[in-house]
Amino acid sequence: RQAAFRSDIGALLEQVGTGKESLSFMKRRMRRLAAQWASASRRLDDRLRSQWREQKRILVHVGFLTEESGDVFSPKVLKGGPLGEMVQWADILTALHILGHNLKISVSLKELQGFLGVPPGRGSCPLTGPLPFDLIYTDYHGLQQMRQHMGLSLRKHKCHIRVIDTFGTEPAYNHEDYATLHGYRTNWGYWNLNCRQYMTMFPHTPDNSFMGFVAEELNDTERLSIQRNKVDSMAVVYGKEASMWKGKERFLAILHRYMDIHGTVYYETQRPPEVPAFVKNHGLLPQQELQQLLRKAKLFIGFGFPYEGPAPLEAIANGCIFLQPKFKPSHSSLNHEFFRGKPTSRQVSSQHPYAEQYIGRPHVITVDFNNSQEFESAIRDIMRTKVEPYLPYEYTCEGMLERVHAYIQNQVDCPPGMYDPPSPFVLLPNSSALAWASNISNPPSWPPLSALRLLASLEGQSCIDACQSAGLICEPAFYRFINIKEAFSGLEVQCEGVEAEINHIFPAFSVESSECGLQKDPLLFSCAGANTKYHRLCPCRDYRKGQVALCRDCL
Ligand code: U2F
Repeated sequence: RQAAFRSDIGALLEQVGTGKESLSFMKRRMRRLAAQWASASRRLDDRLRSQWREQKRILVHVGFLTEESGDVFSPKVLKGGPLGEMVQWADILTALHILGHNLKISVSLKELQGFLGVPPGRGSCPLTGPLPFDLIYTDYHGLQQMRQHMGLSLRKHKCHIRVIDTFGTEPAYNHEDYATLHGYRTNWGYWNLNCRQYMTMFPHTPDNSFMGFVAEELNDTERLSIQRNKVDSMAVVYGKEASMWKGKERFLAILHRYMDIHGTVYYETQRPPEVPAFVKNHGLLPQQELQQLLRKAKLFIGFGFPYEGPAPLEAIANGCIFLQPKFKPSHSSLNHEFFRGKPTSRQVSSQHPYAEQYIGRPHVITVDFNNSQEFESAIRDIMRTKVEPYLPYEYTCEGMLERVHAYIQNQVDCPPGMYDPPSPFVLLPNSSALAWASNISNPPSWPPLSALRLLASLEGQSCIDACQSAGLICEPAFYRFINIKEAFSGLEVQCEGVEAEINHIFPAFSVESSECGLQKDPLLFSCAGANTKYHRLCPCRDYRKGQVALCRDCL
């Protein structure tokens, strides 16, 4: 069946259910952004007119909201707890609904069992019939629950699963045996999925798929009124929980010399002691009112936590400049409690690396807060600088719909050999942009092979960085095409011998030992890995400006 774009979210709102503060928050968000989604739906529909879009049967099981996982988030919705995840799930549900798919939503184990046709109360009972869904979106909690209740059949159906995973999962952590043997075993990883099945909140490692969320878009009248009403001396502090303000008195005092400071910190009866008296604290605001506050403010300032949340994008979209601390050294699962146990070694270089790297000046200023001079001069600069509201296309409704559409139609759910070694390929020699006979890839590659550019990384450099420094992005789907000995000769690398190994750095070569290595286990193809002794072979591709998930010919 052809999927037809929807522009009304009434039916979705009915499906979402009631009884939890988190669900009410999500529904309020859906209603608030409904018009924005509807007009994006019409625009994308116009653009994709000629394309056949298959209607998929999709189950969305939001594991972290189930009672069985403890549901620690729902009771904190009105108390300054994390909302980023709910923002994202609300937007995922809306995007899938608007794209016209056949959606079922579950926020409890009972609903999950009902939808999957697993008899309740029988523990680990394998699903006997076919899976009644083409795709299942869930999170790590939900995955755990499916393992418990689907038993062995999970293995058979796992290629239909997509895991919403805020911070991302790198291949070395995802591969159960490898993780266990090489010290990458964490609480969350080791599911042996194809890493593109993990979908992140920001474009972290390209080993995962970037799912994202949306922020508010402005019409011309709103832009004009923002321009008129901006108050150059008004700052809003990023942090809805008092603990995020702890130990920041010094920065607040400096900032206060220049600007009026506003906060949206949750409190019960009294001002939290962490929030100085000179701060105008509005208490936790409904999203809509926070947007209004951001429209007036010139500066949105973060003090280091929360990491990588949605709020800075909302602030920048409403014409604020985001000032944030640079982390030196970077924070990661190796040195910071918050990231400990998360299945990634990603180096977090500031409070919001996406804002730093993908947006940057004049909208985002990242400085060492411990250098008072630098900090102060950043504040002075901000007060003088005029900026326009800005939202990267990938965080608009149309951008998110375009991306999710592309994944659903092109990331083949269960291609033959998804978890198996690749078949042999033909390589035309002496070409740095490798070219292949077009009929070698079955099923056809997505992204299309025409986008592939083969590079060698510098010694010790990851493929993420190698591709990035060439203005490209690492594309894990292409590893299977470059994991061949001809790729070394294509790059004019002299190899003494070529061995295949189980090592997430491979394919790679060492100049010193003239040793070249191919990857033996496709599950370990990794954009993220780096090793000081090796140059890596990197499959890069181009990307669209403002939509890094998609190459030029990807749609
Ligand atoms: C991150 O989650 P957070 O919820 O802490 O992220 P924020 O950027 O603070 O904001 C999430 C939403 O909260 C809204 C705001 C954002 O969309 O509009 N909000 C609000 O409605 N009223 C207010 O007064 C202030 C904000 C991150 F997303 C997660 O991945 C992390 O796990 C979490 C860690 O704590 O931080």
